[in-house]
Amino acid sequence: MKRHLTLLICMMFLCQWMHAEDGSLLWLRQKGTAATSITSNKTTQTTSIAVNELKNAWKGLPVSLIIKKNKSLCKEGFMIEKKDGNIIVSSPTDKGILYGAYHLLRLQASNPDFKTTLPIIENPTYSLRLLNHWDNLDGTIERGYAGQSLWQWDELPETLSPRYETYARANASIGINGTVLNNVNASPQILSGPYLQKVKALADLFRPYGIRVYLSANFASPMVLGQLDTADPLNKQVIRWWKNKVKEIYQLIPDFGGFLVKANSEGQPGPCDFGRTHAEGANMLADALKPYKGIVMWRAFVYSPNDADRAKQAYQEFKPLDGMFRDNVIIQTKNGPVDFQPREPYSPLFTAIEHTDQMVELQVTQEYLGHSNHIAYLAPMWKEFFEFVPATTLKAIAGVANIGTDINWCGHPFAQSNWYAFGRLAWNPSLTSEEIADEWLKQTFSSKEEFLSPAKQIMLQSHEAVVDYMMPMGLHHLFAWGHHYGPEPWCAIPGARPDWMPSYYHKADAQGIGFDRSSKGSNAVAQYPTALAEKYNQLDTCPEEYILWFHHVAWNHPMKNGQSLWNNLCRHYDRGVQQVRLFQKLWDQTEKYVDEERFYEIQSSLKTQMRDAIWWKDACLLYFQTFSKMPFPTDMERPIHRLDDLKKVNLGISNYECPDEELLNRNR
Ligand code: GCW
Repeated sequence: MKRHLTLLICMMFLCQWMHAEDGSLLWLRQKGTAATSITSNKTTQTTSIAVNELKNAWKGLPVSLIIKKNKSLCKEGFMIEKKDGNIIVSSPTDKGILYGAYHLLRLQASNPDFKTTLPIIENPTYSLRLLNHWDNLDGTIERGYAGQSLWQWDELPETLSPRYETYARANASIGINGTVLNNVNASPQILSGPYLQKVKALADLFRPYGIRVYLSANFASPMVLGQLDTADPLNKQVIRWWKNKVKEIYQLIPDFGGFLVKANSEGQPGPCDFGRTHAEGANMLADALKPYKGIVMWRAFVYSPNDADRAKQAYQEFKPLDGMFRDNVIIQTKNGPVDFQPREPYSPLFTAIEHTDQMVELQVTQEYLGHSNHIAYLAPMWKEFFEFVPATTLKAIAGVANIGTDINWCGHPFAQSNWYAFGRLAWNPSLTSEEIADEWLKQTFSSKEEFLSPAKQIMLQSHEAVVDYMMPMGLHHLFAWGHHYGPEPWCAIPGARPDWMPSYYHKADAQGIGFDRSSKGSNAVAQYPTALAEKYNQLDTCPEEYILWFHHVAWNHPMKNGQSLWNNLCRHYDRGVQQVRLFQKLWDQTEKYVDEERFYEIQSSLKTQMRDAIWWKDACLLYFQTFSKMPFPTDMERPIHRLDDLKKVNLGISNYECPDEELLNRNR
């Protein structure tokens, strides 16, 4: 009897714990009230999911889901209308129906007046909307800040974690239709027979949600898995090996999406190892995939430690190859020319490549934006990119995922908003950052204006705040060695690659600071279309947010506001710090409207963000002051650290004195 009682109490605790607001429900939190009629004119696995989702969460009029042709809809598009007291969701495909159902639920949560806006027609802007997981087969995630990999490789294919289904639902609800399961630093093993069985299990599970599976391929796979002595893309045996491998994949996964390849970049193998070009490498894989309608996403993230400005190298390597790629190859380029820095100008490849399909790679995981400790809502940053690169330039869009085994999926509760925003912008890049924040907040927390107003203010100002306290005015790559979290603008490791050292990027000296990429310097400006090139080339016309990206500017140079560059730099860092102080106050205003768990979690992470912001400001300004020799503006918050102490904070590898090349490269 006593044992039963203890069991009962334990179960009650467990239930309570299970209902705690741990963020695991993401934005999929709505619950329906009555048993409204939900019908569909055809039944497939996908329409059944749509029906169930509506049965569980819809509170309004009866809904009919109708698959039918409609000239104004593309395959994945849908229409929502009101007819005779019913809501009709129609689409040419069951996938479109599923997207329509999720959209209806989104409208229910975020726009009480949506019925007055019907009919609504939605077509996705990009046909391929992919997540890229940088997940390794050992369960770790490169640049992952939310626990281990979701994919339980050792349990697959037999055991399917219930999280896979929630993952698929979440993606489908925001229109993501593809996922690259493994890291671009790819283990060849992913293409081995046993792993393909595991991949198949995931593909089968994701299929009804409209999600195709893709894999990152290691270019040397024929050597590692096939024991060939070369991976030369023009070698007959190599070609045959890939053809057979692709055939094997499609026998298991008939709708397999294709390969993502990081080649000849940061030590990864590639066609250049065999004297071939990126085009020759990509085309060989493309030919193998072509009969099955598979694609190759070939990354343009290439740079080597040579004399050329790193920001110029992708263009230099890929521009001459434009037009030489097969039509099922897409060049995948990061938004900026260097590497996911807090703010970069767009990569000039996007406007230079004219005869090859292109896609952008955005980074959802906050590698350079405070990991999962800082609030940095990234829609405003991605919108900046879309201002320069119109939707029509791109065939597809990819986001490096921020998802892991953490109970709340993304580490920080607000980091979920970046997964959400990525999906929404991939569907429709003309949505505003505010619209997306509004939708996400209402679905994830509360629709109360008293909550929304401060929470939205934090989100919308958060990216600029991070830029301000980390790297304002076009500064970039001032990160500590090893993990890209804290500041180390002074970092100088003997023997390490110069283009991995902060001084390569900030170039601070007695005269000034910044990388001269004007026509007098590396001339990276010339890679942009003429009007932009001219604008960026002149100190007085270059936008101030990029000024130190394109120019080496004298410390006492008068800026637009009449104050010196040094004073402006100080003010940006200070403003970033003051913004986080404001975010703390704004968040405290939401206490009444948020559950305890998430309220305190966010309050506490804002303390970390606050401390980090001060650390960044003090480290960068105290260090740069050793060059500028200028005082801080009198009304600015004073440093609380000593530079010498900050220099002792060892965030990186332990063997600072005697690094060997291999270790240095591995730990970066
Ligand atoms: O941003 C850098 C990261 C590497 C990453 C690389 C890439 C997957 O620091 O961790 O490797 O870019 O995008 O290939």
